Amino acid sequence: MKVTVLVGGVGGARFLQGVKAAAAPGDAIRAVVNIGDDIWLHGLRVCPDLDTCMYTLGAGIDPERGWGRAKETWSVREELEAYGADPTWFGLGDRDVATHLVRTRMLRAGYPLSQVTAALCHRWAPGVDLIPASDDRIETHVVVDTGDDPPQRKAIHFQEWWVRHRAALPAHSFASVGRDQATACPDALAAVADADVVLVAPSNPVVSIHTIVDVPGMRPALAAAPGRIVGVSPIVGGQAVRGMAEACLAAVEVPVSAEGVGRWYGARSTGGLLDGWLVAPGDGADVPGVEVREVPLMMTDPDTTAAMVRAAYEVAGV
Ligand code: FO1
Repeated sequence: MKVTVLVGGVGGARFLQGVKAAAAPGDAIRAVVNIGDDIWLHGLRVCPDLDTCMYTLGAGIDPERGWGRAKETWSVREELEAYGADPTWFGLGDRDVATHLVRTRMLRAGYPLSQVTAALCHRWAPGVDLIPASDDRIETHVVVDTGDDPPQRKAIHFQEWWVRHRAALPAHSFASVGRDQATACPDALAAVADADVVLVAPSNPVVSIHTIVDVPGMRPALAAAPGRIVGVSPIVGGQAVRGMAEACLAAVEVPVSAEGVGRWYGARSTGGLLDGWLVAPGDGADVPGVEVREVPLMMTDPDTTAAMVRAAYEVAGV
Protein backbone atom coordinates (compact mmCIF):
# COMPACT_ATOMS: atom_id res chain seq x y z
CA MET A 1 0.00 0.00 0.00
CA LYS A 2 1.22 3.56 -0.75
CA VAL A 3 0.64 5.96 2.12
CA THR A 4 1.31 9.69 2.00
CA VAL A 5 1.29 11.73 5.21
CA LEU A 6 1.18 15.52 5.60
CA VAL A 7 3.31 16.33 8.65
CA GLY A 8 4.87 19.15 10.65
CA GLY A 9 7.37 18.77 13.45
CA VAL A 10 7.27 16.92 16.74
CA GLY A 11 3.66 15.66 16.58
CA GLY A 12 4.13 14.73 12.95
CA ALA A 13 7.28 12.73 13.67
CA ARG A 14 5.53 10.81 16.46
CA PHE A 15 2.65 10.08 14.11
CA LEU A 16 5.05 8.79 11.44
CA GLN A 17 6.45 6.34 14.01
CA GLY A 18 2.90 4.94 14.27
CA VAL A 19 2.51 4.78 10.49
CA LYS A 20 5.76 2.80 10.35
CA ALA A 21 4.57 0.50 13.17
CA ALA A 22 1.31 -0.15 11.30
CA ALA A 23 3.02 -0.77 7.97
CA ALA A 24 2.96 -4.13 6.20
CA PRO A 25 6.00 -5.43 4.29
CA GLY A 26 6.26 -3.65 0.95
CA ASP A 27 4.24 -0.59 2.07
CA ALA A 28 5.68 2.72 0.86
CA ILE A 29 5.40 5.63 3.31
CA ARG A 30 6.02 9.17 2.03
CA ALA A 31 5.90 12.18 4.33
CA VAL A 32 5.25 15.63 2.83
CA VAL A 33 6.90 17.86 5.41
CA ASN A 34 6.26 21.50 6.32
CA ILE A 35 9.09 23.91 5.46
CA GLY A 36 7.51 27.11 6.80
CA ASP A 37 9.59 26.93 9.98
CA ASP A 38 12.85 26.92 7.99
CA ILE A 39 15.31 29.74 8.69
CA TRP A 40 18.74 31.05 7.67
CA LEU A 41 20.87 31.38 10.82
CA HIS A 42 24.60 32.27 10.93
CA GLY A 43 24.75 31.49 7.21
CA LEU A 44 23.25 27.99 7.68
CA ARG A 45 19.88 26.72 6.45
CA VAL A 46 17.96 25.15 9.33
CA CYS A 47 14.93 22.97 8.51
CA PRO A 48 13.35 22.11 11.90
CA ASP A 49 10.44 19.93 10.78
CA LEU A 50 12.48 17.92 8.26
CA ASP A 51 15.22 17.43 10.87
CA THR A 52 12.79 16.50 13.66
CA CYS A 53 11.26 13.80 11.40
CA MET A 54 14.71 12.61 10.24
CA TYR A 55 16.22 12.46 13.72
CA THR A 56 13.11 10.95 15.34
CA LEU A 57 12.68 8.17 12.76
CA GLY A 58 16.48 7.67 12.60
CA ALA A 59 16.75 7.37 16.41
CA GLY A 60 18.98 10.43 16.74
CA ILE A 61 16.46 12.80 18.32
CA ASP A 62 16.73 14.22 21.83
CA PRO A 63 13.54 12.67 23.28
CA GLU A 64 12.99 15.32 25.98
CA ARG A 65 13.21 18.32 23.66
CA GLY A 66 11.61 16.64 20.67
CA TRP A 67 14.04 18.55 18.45
CA GLY A 68 17.81 18.50 17.89
CA ARG A 69 20.16 15.68 18.60
CA ALA A 70 20.55 13.31 21.53
CA LYS A 71 23.87 13.59 23.45
CA GLU A 72 24.17 17.14 22.14
CA THR A 73 26.87 19.62 23.18
CA TRP A 74 26.66 23.39 22.77
CA SER A 75 30.21 24.73 22.23
CA VAL A 76 29.33 26.45 18.95
CA ARG A 77 26.34 28.13 20.59
CA GLU A 78 28.51 29.30 23.52
CA GLU A 79 31.17 30.67 21.19
CA LEU A 80 28.57 32.49 19.07
CA GLU A 81 27.18 34.07 22.24
CA ALA A 82 30.71 35.06 23.28
CA TYR A 83 30.97 36.95 19.99
CA GLY A 84 27.55 38.47 20.60
CA ALA A 85 26.55 36.96 17.26
CA ASP A 86 22.80 37.42 17.01
CA PRO A 87 20.45 35.72 17.19
CA THR A 88 21.42 34.01 20.42
CA TRP A 89 17.83 32.98 21.26
CA PHE A 90 17.93 30.00 18.86
CA GLY A 91 20.17 27.19 20.05
CA LEU A 92 22.18 25.28 17.47
CA GLY A 93 23.77 22.16 18.95
CA ASP A 94 27.23 21.04 17.76
CA ARG A 95 25.98 17.77 16.27
CA ASP A 96 23.02 19.58 14.69
CA VAL A 97 25.35 22.14 13.10
CA ALA A 98 26.92 19.34 11.04
CA THR A 99 23.52 18.67 9.46
CA HIS A 100 23.12 22.35 8.59
CA LEU A 101 26.68 22.55 7.19
CA VAL A 102 26.06 19.58 4.85
CA ARG A 103 22.63 20.91 3.85
CA THR A 104 23.92 24.44 3.22
CA ARG A 105 26.85 23.21 1.15
CA MET A 106 24.56 21.12 -1.06
CA LEU A 107 22.01 23.94 -1.44
CA ARG A 108 24.82 26.32 -2.42
CA ALA A 109 25.97 23.73 -4.98
CA GLY A 110 22.50 23.95 -6.54
CA TYR A 111 20.85 20.77 -5.27
CA PRO A 112 17.10 21.17 -4.51
CA LEU A 113 16.05 20.74 -0.89
CA SER A 114 14.34 17.42 -1.73
CA GLN A 115 17.63 15.94 -3.00
CA VAL A 116 19.55 17.40 -0.05
CA THR A 117 17.03 15.79 2.32
CA ALA A 118 17.36 12.42 0.55
CA ALA A 119 21.16 12.67 0.86
CA LEU A 120 20.97 13.41 4.60
CA CYS A 121 18.52 10.50 4.99
CA HIS A 122 21.08 8.07 3.51
CA ARG A 123 22.76 8.35 6.90
CA TRP A 124 19.65 8.32 9.07
CA ALA A 125 17.59 5.71 7.16
CA PRO A 126 14.26 6.96 8.60
CA GLY A 127 12.30 4.23 6.77
CA VAL A 128 10.01 6.92 5.33
CA ASP A 129 10.59 9.15 2.28
CA LEU A 130 10.87 12.67 3.72
CA ILE A 131 9.80 15.15 1.06
CA PRO A 132 9.72 18.93 1.62
CA ALA A 133 6.39 20.49 0.60
CA SER A 134 8.40 22.71 -1.76
CA ASP A 135 12.00 22.99 -2.98
CA ASP A 136 11.50 26.73 -2.90
CA ARG A 137 11.88 28.98 0.11
CA ILE A 138 8.57 29.68 1.85
CA GLU A 139 8.90 31.01 5.39
CA THR A 140 6.10 31.56 7.88
CA HIS A 141 6.19 35.03 9.37
CA VAL A 142 3.89 36.22 12.14
CA VAL A 143 2.33 39.70 12.37
CA VAL A 144 2.54 40.84 16.01
CA ASP A 145 2.46 44.00 18.11
CA THR A 146 5.89 44.53 19.64
CA GLY A 147 6.29 45.52 23.27
CA ASP A 148 7.48 49.01 22.26
CA ASP A 149 5.67 52.10 23.48
CA PRO A 150 3.69 52.77 21.38
CA PRO A 151 3.51 49.16 20.15
CA GLN A 152 4.72 48.64 16.59
CA ARG A 153 2.92 46.14 14.36
CA LYS A 154 5.45 44.10 12.40
CA ALA A 155 6.08 40.70 10.89
CA ILE A 156 8.71 38.53 12.55
CA HIS A 157 9.99 35.11 11.52
CA PHE A 158 7.98 32.22 12.97
CA GLN A 159 11.03 31.03 14.93
CA GLU A 160 11.43 34.40 16.60
CA TRP A 161 7.75 34.31 17.64
CA TRP A 162 7.86 30.64 18.65
CA VAL A 163 11.28 30.44 20.37
CA ARG A 164 12.22 33.96 21.43
CA HIS A 165 8.71 35.03 22.48
CA ARG A 166 7.26 31.56 23.21
CA ALA A 167 4.25 32.59 21.11
CA ALA A 168 3.30 34.98 23.95
CA LEU A 169 2.95 37.94 21.57
CA PRO A 170 -0.61 37.71 20.20
CA ALA A 171 -0.45 36.76 16.54
CA HIS A 172 -2.64 38.94 14.35
CA SER A 173 -1.99 36.91 11.18
CA PHE A 174 0.48 34.65 9.44
CA ALA A 175 2.22 35.27 6.13
CA SER A 176 3.95 32.71 3.95
CA VAL A 177 6.86 34.75 2.62
CA GLY A 178 7.96 33.49 -0.81
CA ARG A 179 4.75 31.55 -1.45
CA ASP A 180 3.77 33.43 -4.59
CA GLN A 181 7.08 32.58 -6.30
CA ALA A 182 7.03 28.95 -5.12
CA THR A 183 5.70 25.69 -6.48
CA ALA A 184 5.05 22.40 -4.71
CA CYS A 185 7.87 19.87 -4.81
CA PRO A 186 7.18 17.52 -7.77
CA ASP A 187 7.95 14.50 -5.57
CA ALA A 188 5.34 15.72 -3.08
CA LEU A 189 2.72 16.10 -5.80
CA ALA A 190 3.58 12.62 -7.10
CA ALA A 191 3.27 11.18 -3.60
CA VAL A 192 -0.25 12.61 -3.35
CA ALA A 193 -1.25 11.54 -6.85
CA ASP A 194 -0.33 7.86 -6.44
CA ALA A 195 -1.31 7.38 -2.78
CA ASP A 196 -3.83 4.72 -1.80
CA VAL A 197 -4.52 6.91 1.23
CA VAL A 198 -3.43 10.36 2.40
CA LEU A 199 -3.18 10.98 6.14
CA VAL A 200 -3.11 14.42 7.77
CA ALA A 201 -1.00 14.12 10.93
CA PRO A 202 -2.10 15.74 14.23
CA SER A 203 0.36 18.58 13.64
CA ASN A 204 -0.32 22.26 14.18
CA PRO A 205 -3.25 22.99 11.82
CA VAL A 206 -2.15 26.56 11.05
CA VAL A 207 1.66 26.64 10.84
CA SER A 208 2.25 23.04 9.77
CA ILE A 209 -0.72 21.56 7.87
CA HIS A 210 -2.20 24.70 6.29
CA THR A 211 1.29 25.81 5.26
CA ILE A 212 1.65 22.53 3.32
CA VAL A 213 -1.81 22.60 1.73
CA ASP A 214 -1.38 26.26 0.78
CA VAL A 215 1.77 25.69 -1.29
CA PRO A 216 0.83 26.50 -4.92
CA GLY A 217 -0.19 23.29 -6.70
CA MET A 218 -0.82 21.27 -3.55
CA ARG A 219 -4.52 22.00 -3.10
CA PRO A 220 -5.52 20.88 -6.63
CA ALA A 221 -3.35 17.77 -6.23
CA LEU A 222 -5.11 16.88 -2.98
CA ALA A 223 -8.52 17.55 -4.53
CA ALA A 224 -7.68 15.13 -7.36
CA ALA A 225 -6.02 12.49 -5.13
CA PRO A 226 -7.41 9.01 -5.92
CA GLY A 227 -7.08 7.89 -2.29
CA ARG A 228 -9.25 9.12 0.53
CA ILE A 229 -7.83 11.82 2.81
CA VAL A 230 -8.20 11.17 6.54
CA GLY A 231 -7.05 13.61 9.20
CA VAL A 232 -6.28 13.19 12.90
CA SER A 233 -7.36 15.94 15.28
CA PRO A 234 -4.51 17.68 17.14
CA ILE A 235 -7.06 18.94 19.65
CA VAL A 236 -8.12 16.50 22.37
CA GLY A 237 -10.72 17.49 24.93
CA GLY A 238 -10.64 21.09 23.74
CA GLN A 239 -6.90 21.32 24.34
CA ALA A 240 -4.00 21.23 21.91
CA VAL A 241 -1.91 18.16 22.63
CA ARG A 242 1.39 19.83 21.73
CA GLY A 243 2.97 23.11 20.96
CA MET A 244 1.00 26.27 20.90
CA ALA A 245 -1.83 25.44 18.53
CA GLU A 246 -4.24 27.53 20.62
CA ALA A 247 -2.26 30.72 19.91
CA CYS A 248 -2.22 29.91 16.20
CA LEU A 249 -5.90 28.97 15.98
CA ALA A 250 -6.87 32.21 17.74
CA ALA A 251 -5.09 34.20 15.04
CA VAL A 252 -7.18 32.56 12.31
CA GLU A 253 -10.32 32.67 14.48
CA VAL A 254 -10.82 28.91 14.54
CA PRO A 255 -12.33 27.39 17.70
CA VAL A 256 -9.90 25.22 19.70
CA SER A 257 -11.88 22.02 19.21
CA ALA A 258 -11.80 18.90 17.07
CA GLU A 259 -14.96 20.16 15.37
CA GLY A 260 -13.52 23.64 14.81
CA VAL A 261 -10.35 22.35 13.17
CA GLY A 262 -12.26 19.72 11.17
CA ARG A 263 -14.59 22.37 9.78
CA TRP A 264 -11.65 24.68 9.05
CA TYR A 265 -10.00 21.92 7.03
CA GLY A 266 -13.37 21.31 5.36
CA ALA A 267 -14.84 18.44 3.40
CA ARG A 268 -13.14 17.44 0.17
CA SER A 269 -16.59 17.11 -1.43
CA THR A 270 -17.04 20.87 -1.00
CA GLY A 271 -13.52 22.02 -1.90
CA GLY A 272 -11.88 21.30 1.45
CA LEU A 273 -9.28 18.79 2.53
CA LEU A 274 -10.94 15.87 4.36
CA ASP A 275 -12.92 12.74 3.63
CA GLY A 276 -12.50 11.45 7.19
CA TRP A 277 -11.62 12.93 10.60
CA LEU A 278 -10.46 11.06 13.73
CA VAL A 279 -11.39 12.72 17.02
CA ALA A 280 -10.85 11.64 20.62
CA PRO A 281 -13.57 9.78 22.54
CA GLY A 282 -16.14 12.25 23.85
CA ASP A 283 -14.99 15.09 21.61
CA GLY A 284 -17.59 14.36 18.97
CA ALA A 285 -17.57 16.64 15.97
CA ASP A 286 -20.11 17.47 13.34
CA VAL A 287 -18.11 18.18 10.19
CA PRO A 288 -20.53 18.32 7.23
CA GLY A 289 -19.44 16.01 4.41
CA VAL A 290 -16.75 14.31 6.50
CA GLU A 291 -16.92 10.87 8.13
CA VAL A 292 -15.99 11.41 11.81
CA ARG A 293 -14.74 8.54 13.96
CA GLU A 294 -13.97 8.66 17.73
CA VAL A 295 -10.74 6.83 18.64
CA PRO A 296 -8.12 7.27 21.41
CA LEU A 297 -5.64 9.88 20.13
CA MET A 298 -2.82 10.06 22.67
CA MET A 299 0.42 9.05 20.88
CA THR A 300 2.04 7.54 23.98
CA ASP A 301 4.09 5.01 22.00
CA PRO A 302 4.39 3.81 18.39
CA ASP A 303 2.04 0.84 18.90
CA THR A 304 -0.69 3.07 20.38
CA THR A 305 -0.22 5.45 17.48
CA ALA A 306 -0.37 2.49 15.10
CA ALA A 307 -3.90 1.78 16.38
CA MET A 308 -4.88 5.35 15.42
CA VAL A 309 -3.37 4.80 11.98
CA ARG A 310 -5.29 1.55 11.50
CA ALA A 311 -8.51 3.38 12.46
CA ALA A 312 -7.70 5.98 9.81
CA TYR A 313 -7.20 3.22 7.25
CA GLU A 314 -10.59 1.79 8.18
CA VAL A 315 -12.25 5.16 7.59
CA ALA A 316 -10.31 5.42 4.32
CA GLY A 317 -11.55 1.97 3.32
CA VAL A 318 -8.03 0.60 2.67
N1 FO1 B 1 13.06 25.34 19.94
C1 FO1 B 1 13.27 26.09 21.06
O1 FO1 B 1 12.32 26.30 21.82
N2 FO1 B 1 14.49 26.64 21.35
C2 FO1 B 1 15.55 26.48 20.53
O2 FO1 B 1 16.64 27.00 20.81
C3 FO1 B 1 15.39 25.66 19.35
C4 FO1 B 1 16.46 25.39 18.50
C5 FO1 B 1 16.26 24.51 17.42
C6 FO1 B 1 17.33 24.15 16.59
C7 FO1 B 1 17.12 23.28 15.52
C8 FO1 B 1 15.85 22.76 15.27
O3 FO1 B 1 15.65 21.89 14.25
C9 FO1 B 1 14.76 23.11 16.09
C10 FO1 B 1 14.97 23.99 17.16
N3 FO1 B 1 13.90 24.33 18.01
C11 FO1 B 1 14.11 25.12 19.11
C12 FO1 B 1 12.54 23.80 17.79
C13 FO1 B 1 11.81 24.54 16.67
O4 FO1 B 1 11.51 25.85 16.98
C14 FO1 B 1 10.55 23.69 16.42
O5 FO1 B 1 11.01 22.41 16.15
C15 FO1 B 1 9.74 23.95 15.19
O6 FO1 B 1 10.16 24.96 14.42
C16 FO1 B 1 8.29 24.06 15.64
O7 FO1 B 1 7.66 22.91 15.24
